[in-house]
Formats: sequence, C-alpha cells, structure tokens
Amino acid sequence: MTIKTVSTIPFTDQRPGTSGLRKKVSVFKQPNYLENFIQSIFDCIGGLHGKTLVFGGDGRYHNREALQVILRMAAANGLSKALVGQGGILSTPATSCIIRKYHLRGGIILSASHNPGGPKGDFGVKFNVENGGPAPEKVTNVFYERSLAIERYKIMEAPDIDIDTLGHSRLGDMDIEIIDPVSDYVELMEILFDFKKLRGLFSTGQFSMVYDGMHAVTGPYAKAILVDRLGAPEGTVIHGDPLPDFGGLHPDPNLKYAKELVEIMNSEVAPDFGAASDGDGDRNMILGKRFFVTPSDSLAILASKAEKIPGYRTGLKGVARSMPTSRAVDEVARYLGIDCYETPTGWKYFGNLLDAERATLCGEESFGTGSDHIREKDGLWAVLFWLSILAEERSSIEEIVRKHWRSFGRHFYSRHDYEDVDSQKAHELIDRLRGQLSDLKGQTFGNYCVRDADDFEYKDPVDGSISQHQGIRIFFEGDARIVYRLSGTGTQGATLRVYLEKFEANPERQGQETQEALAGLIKVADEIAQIKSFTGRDKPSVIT
Ligand code: G16
Repeated sequence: MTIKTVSTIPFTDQRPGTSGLRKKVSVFKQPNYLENFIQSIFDCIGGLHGKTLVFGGDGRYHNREALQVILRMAAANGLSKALVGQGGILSTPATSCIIRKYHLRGGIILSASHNPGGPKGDFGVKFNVENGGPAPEKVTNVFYERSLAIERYKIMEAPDIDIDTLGHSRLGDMDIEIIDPVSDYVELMEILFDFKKLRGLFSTGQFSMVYDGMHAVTGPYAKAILVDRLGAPEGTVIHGDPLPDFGGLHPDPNLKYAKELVEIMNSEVAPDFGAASDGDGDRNMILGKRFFVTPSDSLAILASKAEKIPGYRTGLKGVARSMPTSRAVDEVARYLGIDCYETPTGWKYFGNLLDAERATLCGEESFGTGSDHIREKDGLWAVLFWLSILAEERSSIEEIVRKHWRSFGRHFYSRHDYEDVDSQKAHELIDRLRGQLSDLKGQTFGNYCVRDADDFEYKDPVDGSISQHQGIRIFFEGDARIVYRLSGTGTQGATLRVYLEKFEANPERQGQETQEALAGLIKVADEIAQIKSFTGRDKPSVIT
C-alpha cells in the first residue's frame, strides 16, 4: 500500500457553520472537496501518531463512501488507531460518549443532522474535540483558514475496508477497530437512569409510547434501550432502520416533519408518550396525548425535576440555554438558586460551561437538550429523562406541563422560519434592523412598547472569548420578546428565524392556543422587520 500526495487547489466555501461543514451532496462529491476539508482538519490537529480518532455518521447517502476516503486519508496522515461504528453508523451523542470514555483525540461525524438526505439532499462533516464536544469556533476558524491555503492532501492507495464486521484490521500502519455503535452509549444511560424503575413503567401494561427514529441513526439505539432493555413492546419504535435516504422522510423532529408520529399522537387512541429524534440523534421532540411540549418548556421541566433522577441526585450546578430559547428555564434557575447562562445558538458554546462545571443541564429551542454526561445534545437521553419523570409521577405529560406553568408561569413561545429566501434580502433585513436598534427603545407597536433592543454579543465566562452579532433581540414591556437571526445550518439560500415569546403568570390565561396568544406579537414582528416585503412571503415555511 502506497501513500499518495495529491495536488489540489482551495475551495473558498469551507467555513463551518453552526454545526460543522454542511453542503449539498453534489458539492461534497466534487473532486477533492471532501479531501481538502479533511486534510485541513488533519493539518490543524497536529501529529496523529500515537492518537486514536473515532469515525461514524448518521447513515445518510454518501456516508459509507466518504468514510472510506477519510479512513484512507487518516492512515496516510499517520493516525495510529481508528475506531469506526459498525456499518459507518454512530450517533452524535454516542460519538461524544466514546471520545470521553476512551480519552480519544477526537472524532469525525458525517452528518447534516436534521437536514434532508439522499442524492439531492445534504451532507456534512463535524469534528469533535477531546472533551467530546463540537470543535469550538476558534478551532473551526483555523480549519477554515487552512482550507483556504491547502495545496495537497495525502491518501493511501488501498481497497475498501470492511466496515460491517466487528473486530480489528489494518490499513498501512493504522489499526482499525470496527465497534458496536450502541453498547457504550447504552451503558452510560444505565448509569444515569433507573432502568429497573423504567421497566416497571412498561410492565404495568398501563403505559404506552411510540418513538419515531425517522429512518435515521437512532433506531438501533432506541430498540436496544426501549425494547430490549426496558421491555417496551415491539412496534414501539417506528421508522427504526437507518436508511440512506431516510425513507424519503425529512429527519427533523418537529410538528411539520414528524408527520406520522404527530398524527398518531393526535388520534383518539394516542399512546401516553410520543418522541422523535433527528438524523444524527442529538435532537428530541416530546409529545403527550394531543399535546406538544416546547423544547424550551421541556428544558425547564427537566431542570425542575432533575434531583429525582439518579444521575442528577446531587443537584444542578447551573443551567444554560441558547439566547433564542425561551426564558422558562431562567425561572426554574431562580427558584433553585443556581446560575443560568445565556449563550449564542450552537451547542459548541455550552462546552466550556460544562467543562468548568458551571452548568449541568443545557438546552435549545431547536429541539436540543443535554447535560454534562457528554458534550453534545442527546435525543434519547431526553426521552429517558421524560420516561423517568413519568415513572416517578404517574401523571400525563399534559398535566405535568400545566402544573409547571401554574408554578412558574407560562412562556408562550414559537419559532417562525422563512426557509430558502434570497440571501441578499435576508441580510438586508438583518442589517436594517441592526441600524434601527438605537431608535427602537420607547417606540410602541400594536400593544407592545419596546423596553430595549440589541444585537446579542456573548462573552464566554470561562475563556473570555467574544462572539458578536448573534441575533437581534427586541424586548417589550410586559416581558415579551422577539429575536431575529439567520440560520447557520441551511444549505440553500438563507433561512430567517423569528423567535416569539410572551410571558403569562396568570393561570387563567395560560390555556390559550400558542399562535393565538402570540398573534399580536407576530404582527409586530412583521411590522418592525418588514418580513413580508423583504422575503416576498406572506407566511413562514415552518412554525414550531
Ligand atoms: C445545530 C446546532 C444547534 C443549533 C441548531 C440550529 O443543530 O448544533 O446548536 O441550535 O443547529 O441552528 P441554526 O438556527 O443556526 O440553524 P443540529 O441538530 O442541526 O446539529
């Protein structure tokens, strides 16, 4: 086997976004595109000799082919050992778990997360660092700089590696171990949660649930835990086999794309609990019978009940949420007397807080919740947390949420997405808002008077790094808020996200339907930002 050095020229668009480098499959399939980015990573992370990296992905189209290329490049670049998820499969949380458990140098995850798959869909590459978390911005910036200067990459000339059979093989001097993608993760869940109690919940025969794997990565994990370990009946996990095109589904666990699950949960014979995860298994959606739990409320409720769960019995050190996430968890933190951190969108911003033991639970409005057990958000972990609450309280999801609102107040919350809008227009909209910030204070729109407005800037309390322009926030008298930002994960045009939030302390007024309760604020959001005229759309493409 020989090592080949291939001349290349840089691509100028390899700057990682909110979560790794995400592009259309057709972009990744261009000659040298994947190779350039992988070589940039290897060049920046230093000597690979004596090091182990883990490799896997969410099973989407191009996952297996890309993995073969990356393994050949890893061997050519002197990596000593590669751990590879069997079949090329590894969820994002499982990868984080494995990096931490075996003290690895890091890992490469092939995923475009909740973005659609298939030949016309999206592909992505994420690098996770030693703590198991996504590479922070200062690291991804270095990858990007390197990608702009790259002139060659190294690759081993060798036949394809068998990634389907467990065990060891060699590629040049590199040891390859094909590992079971599920077992380390399941072991960690068994430490955090009381599986005996959860088995008790299913064995009553009085409790039912459905979990939607969306034909993405979590099916095998969900079957191993829910069916094999906890005794849930076969059929509990739907869309449970990972497929390269996700079976035509869009693996984004929200009310629009988890259509079949939502129909089941809205039916007259709905089970007690419904949940779904995304492409790479780090997101979760939680549903009760005909009842949707917002991710922001979910985080607040988990925080308020954490001490009942074995893994969190000693209490929470603090909590953290991304800025656009509703402030429901802030109320819980106040009640518990712990710190609550507000970070920019992107799980990578939680890493320092978790490492420094300032936060134990973190969450985002974008269906991500997690804790210090790993350094990624974790879809099945959130499901097991909710199952544990249900096993403890034996009441319905809806009752649990309504009780929470009565105690802490309700944050009516919704996100309106305008997808694939003209990128220039979307940037103009944000720039115009930015230019208006100093004039907005004191102005009244509809029934809402602006108390304050800014462009969110975050100073990491651990390393002092500063992240600017993280979203336009407009605060109103009476504790309402609108946030505008552009998504950092889309691959086509721009996605404008508008986050709407209104606090209601009075239990008598907490029963309203969300979009109705927010109707006035939705109008104000358009009036201030001129959404219709900039985007040419009269309604959002997705409402969550
Ligand atoms: C990624 C990030 C999350 C972020 C989400 C949405 O999730 O890991 O932290 O909240 O994207 O980001 P944006 O609003 O910029 O599109 P995932 O599940 O796609 O990796």
